[in-house]
Amino acid sequence: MKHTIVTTGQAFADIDAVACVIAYAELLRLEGRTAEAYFPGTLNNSVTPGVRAWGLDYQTEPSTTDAEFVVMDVSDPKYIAKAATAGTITEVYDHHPGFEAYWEERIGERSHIELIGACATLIWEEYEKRGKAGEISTVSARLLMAAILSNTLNFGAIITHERDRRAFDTLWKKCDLPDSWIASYFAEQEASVRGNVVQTIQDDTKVFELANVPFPFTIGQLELWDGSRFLRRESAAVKSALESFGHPHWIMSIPSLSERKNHFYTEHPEVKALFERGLELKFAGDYATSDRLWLRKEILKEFQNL
Ligand SMILES: [Mn+2]
Repeated sequence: MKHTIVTTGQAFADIDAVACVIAYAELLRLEGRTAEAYFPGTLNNSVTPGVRAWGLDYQTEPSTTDAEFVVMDVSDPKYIAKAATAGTITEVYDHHPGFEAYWEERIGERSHIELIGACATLIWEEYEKRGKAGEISTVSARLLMAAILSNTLNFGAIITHERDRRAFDTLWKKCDLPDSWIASYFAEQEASVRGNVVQTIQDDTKVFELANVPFPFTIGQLELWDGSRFLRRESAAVKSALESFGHPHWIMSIPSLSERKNHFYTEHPEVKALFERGLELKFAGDYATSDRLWLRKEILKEFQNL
């Protein structure tokens, strides 16, 4: 059987991607295969110094070209690691909408795209289905647990599924961490943002081209525990980070976990109109606040139905 390289997006990996890639490579090895975790881009702000200190096992270059690829937490071919799209992709696990039919057509039942809170939930369910739940390492259990926490915005996101909760509860028992770890994880993310606003935003920004929207638009996303004052304080940094992607149509979205709402900032009238229509927001000047939490993938899903 061929060596397997488990990977994700080209540009960056968040905690969900990092967890899925590392834990799935481990699952394949538990099954007697050879597999490695490969990240071509940076690990973003959600992979905090505390998480890195657990000791993450991965490559930044593929160790061989004679391999097949498994892709995690991304299914838009435009964003997938270039080494994978240039080679053979045999499996995809993701929870973003838009490319379900594309992968179904190419790899059939080896495409696992389900719109739940975290891709990490899908990977934990694979451990259970494949009889390896008792053999997962503490590091992989912790990574999957942290990914579920982060991608569901501490279970505040509407996209959260009962399956995410169940996976989190099961994994938490294997993590050997104090209850205070959860608050300290989010606090650690905010501290690292303060030191490096532009780079942190660039590491979690995507440009979208939708069939029913007449312009490409850039959405930056930064999850904060308390995001109420961030945009007004950092508007200049936010603007320069998003303009660096080269499109005039940009918007910054801040899911504010403790408030359970999002804060938005854009200067472009067409983007304001798009978001007012799509999410029923009301802009006051360049700023708007929603009455619920919105993840970027939920926003896109909403826009597809416009
Ligand atoms: Mn994810």
